[in-house]
Amino acid sequence: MKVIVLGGDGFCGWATSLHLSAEGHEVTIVDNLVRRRTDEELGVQSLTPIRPMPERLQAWRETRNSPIEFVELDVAKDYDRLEALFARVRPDAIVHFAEQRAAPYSMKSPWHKRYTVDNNVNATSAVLCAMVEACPEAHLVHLGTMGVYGYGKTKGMTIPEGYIEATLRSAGQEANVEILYPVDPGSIYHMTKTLDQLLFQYYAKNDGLKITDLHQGIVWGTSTPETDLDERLVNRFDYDGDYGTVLNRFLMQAAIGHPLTVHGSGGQTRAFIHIRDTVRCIALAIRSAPERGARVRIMNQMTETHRVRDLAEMISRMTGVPVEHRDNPRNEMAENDLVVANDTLIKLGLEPTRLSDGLMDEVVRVAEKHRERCDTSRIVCSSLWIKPLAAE
Ligand code: NAD
Ligand code: USQ
Repeated sequence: MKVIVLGGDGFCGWATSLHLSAEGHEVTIVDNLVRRRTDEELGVQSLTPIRPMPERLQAWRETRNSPIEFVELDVAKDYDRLEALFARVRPDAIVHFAEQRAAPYSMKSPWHKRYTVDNNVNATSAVLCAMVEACPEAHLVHLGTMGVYGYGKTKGMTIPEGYIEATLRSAGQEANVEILYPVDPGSIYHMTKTLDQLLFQYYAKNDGLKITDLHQGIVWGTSTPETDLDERLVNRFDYDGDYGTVLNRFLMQAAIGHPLTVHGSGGQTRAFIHIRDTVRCIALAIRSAPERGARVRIMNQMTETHRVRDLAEMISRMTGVPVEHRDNPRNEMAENDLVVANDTLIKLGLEPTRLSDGLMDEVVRVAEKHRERCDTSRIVCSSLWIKPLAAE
């Protein structure tokens, strides 16, 4: 298949591009490289030394002899070039990773809030609009988030895959309907993913676009069989307080002997998936497009759930590094349960990788190898969800 990967220079996008190319798909990466500029803005680098895009692509050509095309383009802003690209490539599938994805970054300041909304909503809107004009038969696979469901209102019930049966009551009348699961985002970033969902519903209904929205949990790990083939193919490893995600941060902190930074009581339960499973899930999603005119297909892309303090205690037992409970910079529930249905990807053939599969050691080894690149002053999360009130 011809596949365009939007955001293919990022953490999930790079590993996915290589995996799809290795599977024999013809891959075109689109990226405006903003994530590399954000590293400069924040004064922090990926723990692993990621190479410039031309070097990455040269290494892949040498390793697998399967060329990947790269187009530098802002999906949110360069609409005419995006539409022309879709018309030229005529993709069978478009994988959409091209959004600002860090919740703490999205909460840093008024600029960061507005940038995240502008970038993410405009990127998704432009992709859908350009598909209608240039490739209405293509299948869009979007990376959404488990965080659209929120963690406060599930009342212990299993979170279904996107939709829920509801009874509407109005003026003494009643009707049973199927609706999108009520959203409850916990950050400006997570809110943009709930807005994406409405765009998908509209374009599937009005234009018959084929759309899969993958509600993904927190991705952990860093390498895949393809990124391991050559050191120039190394994937990003974010560990800083804005972009680093919790499990990779704990494993990296353990590798350098930094106390494990648990926010609050650590009673937050979240969904997780290893990067190796991320790339497999996307390959499975591409192979099984919905029909034109079908409702948006929503799949929960996660393999297990864990409480943050349980993860920290487990890693502490493994490594001897202490756990440190810190004031929570976020506005989130201190304790929550989380039960998630992920039947669709399992039926499509996903064999889940679990924490117990020995891959945590691999992350620790990668972190130990590059420990001299770590700036310890950037580890603690400093982005606050709620602005402190000015003193009287
Ligand atoms: P990332 O920041 O590493 O990669 C995103 C890529 O998109 C970057 O290379 C960036 O330069 C590019 N990009 C952003 N805006 C763009 C624009 N307007 N035009 C062109 N390129 C643009 O993020 P990631 O961790 O790879 O996440 C990819 C997607 O998966 C995101 O949409 C995120 O919401 C979703 N997701 C990630 C995780 C996770 O734990 N990493 C979990 C669930 C969902
Ligand atoms: N946390 C800690 N200590 C830390 C870092 C985080 O206790 O050092 C806690 C947070 O307070 C939060 C939980 O761990 O309760 C998860 O935080 P995270 O940064 O790992 O994940 P999150 O902000 O939700 O975002 C990440 C990705 C995002 C994706 C989301 C999937 O950055 O792109 O959408 O995971 S999900 O969480 O399922 O919505």
